[in-house]
Parts: sequence; C-alpha cells; structure tokens
Amino acid sequence: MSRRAVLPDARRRAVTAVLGRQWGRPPARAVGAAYAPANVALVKYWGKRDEVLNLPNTDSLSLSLGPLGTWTSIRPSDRDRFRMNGRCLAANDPACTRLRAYLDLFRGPECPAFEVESRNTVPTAAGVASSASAYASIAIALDMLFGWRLAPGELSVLARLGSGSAARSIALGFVRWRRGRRSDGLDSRAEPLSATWPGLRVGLWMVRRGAKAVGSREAMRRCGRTSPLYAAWPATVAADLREVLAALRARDLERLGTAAEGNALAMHATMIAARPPVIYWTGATLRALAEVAALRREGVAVWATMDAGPNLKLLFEVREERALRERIPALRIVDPWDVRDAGAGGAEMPGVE
Ligand code: 2P0
Repeated sequence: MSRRAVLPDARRRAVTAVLGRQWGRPPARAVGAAYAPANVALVKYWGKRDEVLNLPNTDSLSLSLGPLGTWTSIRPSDRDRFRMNGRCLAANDPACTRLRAYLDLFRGPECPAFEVESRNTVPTAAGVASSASAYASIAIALDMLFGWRLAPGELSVLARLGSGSAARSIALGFVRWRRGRRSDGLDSRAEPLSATWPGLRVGLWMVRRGAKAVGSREAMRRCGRTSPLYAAWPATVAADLREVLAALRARDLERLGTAAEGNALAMHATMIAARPPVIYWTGATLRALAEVAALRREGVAVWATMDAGPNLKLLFEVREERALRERIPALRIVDPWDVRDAGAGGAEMPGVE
C-alpha cells in the first residue's frame, strides 16, 4: 500500500484515539442501533480547510428533517456485510468503499468486521443527501455497540469523519456546526440551538431525478480552488449566520427565508463561476425559483433553499400548506419536529425522549 493511501486514515485514527480512550476493547453489546435525521442547511457548508477530516472553512446552520433520515444497526461480524434499504451493497459500490474505510477506524481483535444494515426513511430520489443521516446514525450506533458513551459533541466529531454534513445530523431541530480552529478538528463540532419553531415546515420540491454529473465533494473542491467568487464566501456566511440567528430569535420567517435563500444562491454563484463551472440548475430549477418568487408576490410567505443539485427545499409556515399543495401538487411537506415515524431508533437520538 502506498504511503499516500495510509496517511489519511492515520490522521482520522488519531482523532478517534483522542475521543475514545477505550478503542480496541470488545463490543459492549451484540448490536448498536440508532436513527438520525437528514438536515437541510439554512447557512451552507461549502468548502473545506481539511479534506481528510472534513473540516469546513466556515460555520454552518441547519434544520433537521425529523422523520426523514436513516436508521442503522451494526453488529460485529467475521466479514463486512452492508445492506442498504434491504439490498446488499456490491463490494465495488463507492458507498461501500467509503463505509469500509470509515469502519477501519473502529476494528479490533474482537471485532474485525461489521454487519451494517441501513434503512433510509428519505426516499432515495427525494433530493435530500443521505450521507448526513447515514454517518450520524452509524456514529451513534457504534457508540451504543461499543458502550463508549460519547457526549453529543464528540458524536458530532465522529460523524463528521464520515461526512461533513453528518456533524449536524446528531441532533434534532436547529443545529449550528462551528468551524473550529484546531488542526485535529476536535473543536469542529455541531450543537443544537435552543430555538424551536413548531409551525415551520420544509417542502421538498423535486424538479429533476437522477444522478448528478459532479458530486458535492468535487464541486466544493473545485470552487475553493478555482472560483473567483469563493473569496467572498466566508463573509457571506458570517452575515447570513447573523441574520438567521436573529430571525430564529424573533421567529421572523421573512428574515429567515431571505437569508437562507440568498445564502443558497450565493453558494450556487460560486459554483457557476468555478472553472470548469458546476451548474446544477436546469430550466425546471429556474422555473421553480420564479414560481416561488411569484407566490411571494401573491402574499404566500415561502422561500427556497437548494443544495448541490437542481431541486428546491421550500421554507414556510403551516398556514401556507394548503396554498402550496394546490400550486405545487408534487411538493412533499416535512414537519421537522415530527419523529413519530422515525422508527424505534428515535429513542437513541440525543435529546429525544
Ligand atoms: C450543506 N452540502 O451544508 C452543503 C450545502 C451540499 C450543499 O454538506 O465531503 O456530503 O461528505 O463532507 O457533507 C454536502 O456535502 O460533503 C453538503 P462531505 P457533504 O448541507
């Protein structure tokens, strides 16, 4: 194995060694099982200061998607077996390679391999990233399997080593992921905010299905290295973060929506200016954005955010549900605070009774 192949895991392993003082000990129980929600960023994570440890250039702030997420169970095994949504993952599947490398961090003599079963409650084609809820649920399930009893902030660090946005999926509601300053990233962790907003809803508006041409990892990297607009991104995030925090304190949807929508569009602007450009938008995306603006002109309080893809996530309050269902029949409406359908794993979520 080349030196280059070994080094990244050595750095991730150093982090797990600091976190858990008992790695390599046998599992504490036969199975660890947990649920974690997906999340939608209102202020986006876009660009890394460290690609191995998934350390971001800026803070970000998200809202978890309650019943949409991933339920994972993990058992010790003699060889790795990964099932996702009831199907065995092929050994050469990129998701399998990534998971195997992550689990390498936790193998020991008594636990050389793992049987992992994951079920997404997010429809695979819902335009919601599943790596966030997948790695958060895996981190929580491993904590339960090994009996580490890590604090939520430590679980966030562990989840981040699998996928950056997973750092935010270890809690429900509004979550802020702090960039941190340390090179080992131990201070780059997410924590739930005390703000709640029971009437707030998220609408998933799929305008196009199918795999994207450029993955978000590559898109982020390309923006950081080549986009002339990326230099302005950290200041944009700082201003939008202040706005969103103030909006949450005041429960001011217009302020929240304006900041979140502007932040998403600014992120896409950095992509469009990258060389070569990353353009996730289609004609349908632009028509949908125009429809959101038209709805606002008609007095419907709704704003859009978008991630690394062509689809929209709408932000609105429950009183607008009827108008939006009428105008956008395909809209899938999510109550971020409803975890009743999340499965028994909901009981494993920190902060969930
Ligand atoms: C976010 N996205 O804040 C941003 C907005 C996409 C657009 O986090 O490489 O899958 O695993 O750290 O977390 C998608 O990136 O990337 C993402 P990795 P991740 O939600």
